Amino acid sequence: MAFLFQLFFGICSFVWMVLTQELVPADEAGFPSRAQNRDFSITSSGRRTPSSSWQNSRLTTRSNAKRSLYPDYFRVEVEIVRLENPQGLLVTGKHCDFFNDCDPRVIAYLDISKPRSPWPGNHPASRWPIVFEGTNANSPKIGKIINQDICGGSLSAVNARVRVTEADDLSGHDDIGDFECLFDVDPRDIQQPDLARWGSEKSCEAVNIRGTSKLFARMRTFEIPSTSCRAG
Ligand SMILES: [Ca+2]
Ligand SMILES: [Ca+2]
Repeated sequence: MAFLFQLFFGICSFVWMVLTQELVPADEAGFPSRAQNRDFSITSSGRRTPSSSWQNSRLTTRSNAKRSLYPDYFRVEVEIVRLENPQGLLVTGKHCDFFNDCDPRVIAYLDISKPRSPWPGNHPASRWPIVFEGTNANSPKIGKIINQDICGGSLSAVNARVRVTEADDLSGHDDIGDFECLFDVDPRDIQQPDLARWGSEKSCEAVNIRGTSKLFARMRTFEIPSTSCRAG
């Protein structure tokens, strides 16, 4: 009798196991549900692939290091940090706006081809992109970065050429200041991207000496993989 009871109990547990295995739900995308799917969410947080492929290409660069002592592929970034124009004046000495503060518009381009040539260099300012627009701000924090890639070769200096105008549809765009932010580039200072620190902030040179406003910028250079280098 006891044997029959044990047999019956055994069959029941077997049937129960089969049923519960079959009935584990699959989610809508067809993935196995929860228990098995947990592995997916763990791997998705480990986004280390770009950095390891970066290291591989870096190693390749290094293995050709006899050809060149310093990185051939690097990015130059200049941050246009801030404008200082506490009295809200144009280069003419007049106020930007009669009733309130200036509305500065900043256009800029990073000259790496002829950084030491006279203002405005080879590219007319009319083609420079707008990098910042402020409203009623005489001395705005700008914090905009312009950059260029060097894809094989070297560089001794860069010049962030910057024009700040009063954005005013009625009177045209009056000049607040034209600036040249010239930085020497030392190949020994080209950093690895994860360590790329900014150099110290400097006051750019005003092209029009009558102006009273000041512009501040800083620069950094760091190595990039040849595959992500964008020349031009
Ligand atoms: Ca204004
Ligand atoms: Ca205005």
